[in-house]
Amino acid sequence: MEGSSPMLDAEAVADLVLLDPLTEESLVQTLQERFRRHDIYTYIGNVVISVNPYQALPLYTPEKVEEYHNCSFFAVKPHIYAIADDAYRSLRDRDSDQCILITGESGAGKTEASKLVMSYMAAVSSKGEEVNKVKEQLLQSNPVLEAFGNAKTVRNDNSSRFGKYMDIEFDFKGEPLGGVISNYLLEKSRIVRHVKGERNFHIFYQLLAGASPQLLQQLKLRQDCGHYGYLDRESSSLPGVDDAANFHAMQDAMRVIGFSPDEVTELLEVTAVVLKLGNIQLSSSFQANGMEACSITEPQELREICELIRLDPSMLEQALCTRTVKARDETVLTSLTVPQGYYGRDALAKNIYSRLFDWLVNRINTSIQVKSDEQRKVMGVLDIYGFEIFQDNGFEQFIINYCNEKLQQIFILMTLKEEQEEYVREGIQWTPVEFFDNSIICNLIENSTSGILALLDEECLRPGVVNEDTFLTKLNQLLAKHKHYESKETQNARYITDTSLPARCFRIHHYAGKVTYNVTGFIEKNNDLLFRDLSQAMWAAQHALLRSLFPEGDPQKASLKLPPTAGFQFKSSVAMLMKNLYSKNPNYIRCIKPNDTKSAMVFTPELVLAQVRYLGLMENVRVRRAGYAFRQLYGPFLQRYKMLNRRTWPRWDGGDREGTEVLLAGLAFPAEELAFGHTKIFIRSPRTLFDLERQRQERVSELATLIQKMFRGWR
Ligand code: AD9
Ligand code: MG
Repeated sequence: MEGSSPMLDAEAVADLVLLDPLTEESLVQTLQERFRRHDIYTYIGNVVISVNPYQALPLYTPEKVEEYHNCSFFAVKPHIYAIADDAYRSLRDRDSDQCILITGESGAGKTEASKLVMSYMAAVSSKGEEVNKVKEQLLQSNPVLEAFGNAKTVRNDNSSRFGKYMDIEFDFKGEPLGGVISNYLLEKSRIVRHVKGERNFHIFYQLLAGASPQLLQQLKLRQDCGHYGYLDRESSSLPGVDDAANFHAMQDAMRVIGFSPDEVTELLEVTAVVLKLGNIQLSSSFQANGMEACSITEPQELREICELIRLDPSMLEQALCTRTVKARDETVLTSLTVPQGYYGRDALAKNIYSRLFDWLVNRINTSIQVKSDEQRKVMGVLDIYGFEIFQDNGFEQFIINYCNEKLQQIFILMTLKEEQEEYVREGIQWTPVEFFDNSIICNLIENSTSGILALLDEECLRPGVVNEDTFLTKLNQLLAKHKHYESKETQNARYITDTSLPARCFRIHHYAGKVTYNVTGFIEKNNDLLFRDLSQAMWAAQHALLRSLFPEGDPQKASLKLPPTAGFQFKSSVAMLMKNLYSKNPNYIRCIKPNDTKSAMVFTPELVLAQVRYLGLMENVRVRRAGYAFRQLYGPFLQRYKMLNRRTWPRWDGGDREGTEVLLAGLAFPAEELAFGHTKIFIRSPRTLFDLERQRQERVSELATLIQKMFRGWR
């Protein structure tokens, strides 16, 4: 922490590095007290903690932008704008690429925070016609991606169902030139299923509510949500959300980004196809040979889909109801059972949509990518799902928590690196800090031979009977001795009786706590297979966009090689992300959800405590003050405290460093509490700083009384 005016108010310190005593309880209490005062932002050094206020606070006005623009980070109250400004200035003036990592659980305010960062940068960077166009395009990518990638969930009415990383690129003057967006793990299962009270992705409701009758007719859609199997009537509209208006805003955003009218039409056609696929009904019938077969009962929807994508309906019908099996040189057409048919239908809908989403991100990137090859500086903004511990945790939670484990690893490494570098720069002795190194957990998951992901892949690719039980048995055999792994079997082997760990589950001791994962669905989700007949049917369609989404459907290119598994793809993209982040200077925004009811002014301490743990905030504070909790340039430090020593007060004519030495020598702090760097004074514990500050306040009151007396004397 580097500061000018540490707050003495112990109940509500603005920087938790100064919290004394540091306990989970005092940390949560401080956040609560600050939240009550509408101080939703708090620091841990230069990490911002943001507690979702669930109400519009006057914190983001143009005056606020002005207040934080070019201010000294610690001279003003903690704010997201302060971190954005600090990062932006470091990028522009010190030529240092930055990244802003925003984490927190669903509904904690990550996406809002990322938009605040983006709009702040747009507001403070220079304005000109060309630059404004770039800024508009960057900002307008949000409503488009939110329409297709966000949905109402129990936790958040506008929940991002994908992870997002955006590099914003600037020129040497700090003007934005463009950007690149990467997306991670869209929750595609939502296409075919969502829990009661939630919705499918916003775009479907927006389209039905906002499209003109002509457009609906063109897309062969009915306006009624209840007509579509993948949607449901009950939650078709949301209080306070105008789907129709959002549809128009999304269309405007597409225009600004540079989508052509034809591209928009194609995009909406494919969206309509996904919706209509959910209405295809299958039933069983008996073939001539007496075998049960699957057939389509409502051919109208099938015909309309095929008209939209310009495909022979019999081809799609065949792909939905049968499967081509190659045995040696022979090709045999086997009929699917009805459940297999529905499985294929849903897999197709999910695949079309998730590939469409990837296409959308790429299409936006084509528009916003920097065209010139001039030197660039980069600001990365990461808005990604936080650690998840639910009642039932499956493959998705496993993947998400793996990502968070990696982010924690990079956080510790980078924070320590940064601290270390500062001490070296300042010529101060560095004593290594004890901290929990979570590489052992990352390794448990990602090790390329014995990690859980590798073992899962091995199981998915193994011929013969493969199921989740064989996978779990393998984990138990190979990981039995791992300190961070357990399951019923490994517990039994160690004579542990623990009823909280059911069968078919394994448990990982993550940095943020223990999570029990149920292996059901791991193989299927990792394989993510689409019957080849379906991808070939999609490729055969004369619809350019849809066709381009299924390159593997080209029979010429058909290879027996299986596509990479979902786990493998995720691991590779996380590795790329980490490499990217590691090359930049990190800035952190940690978001916290204060209550489960989306209410303003309600703060549930137990809920916040759980997040404080998942976010690793205690470790965060410990690492930050492992060496010296406080540091400040000699000039401002001397200015603030010089009144505490007659030798430096009222005037000191020497250098700032000497002045600070003289000042502190007179105050008799233990030597190990202080270190004198080349440009800064370092103070080890918050207590010493509080002591200094207390003495200063006493002195200020004394002086005030003295002045009052003098005044009275004059009168
Ligand atoms: V999720 O993991 O995508 O489900 P986020 O992104 O963390 O989640 P989001 O930013 O969408 O949460 O915030 C949830 C809601 O909280 C918003 O829709 C706002 O209604 C509310 N919110 C969040 N931040 C602020 C804020 N700074 N001021 C006022 C806020 N309201
Ligand atoms: Mg979000």
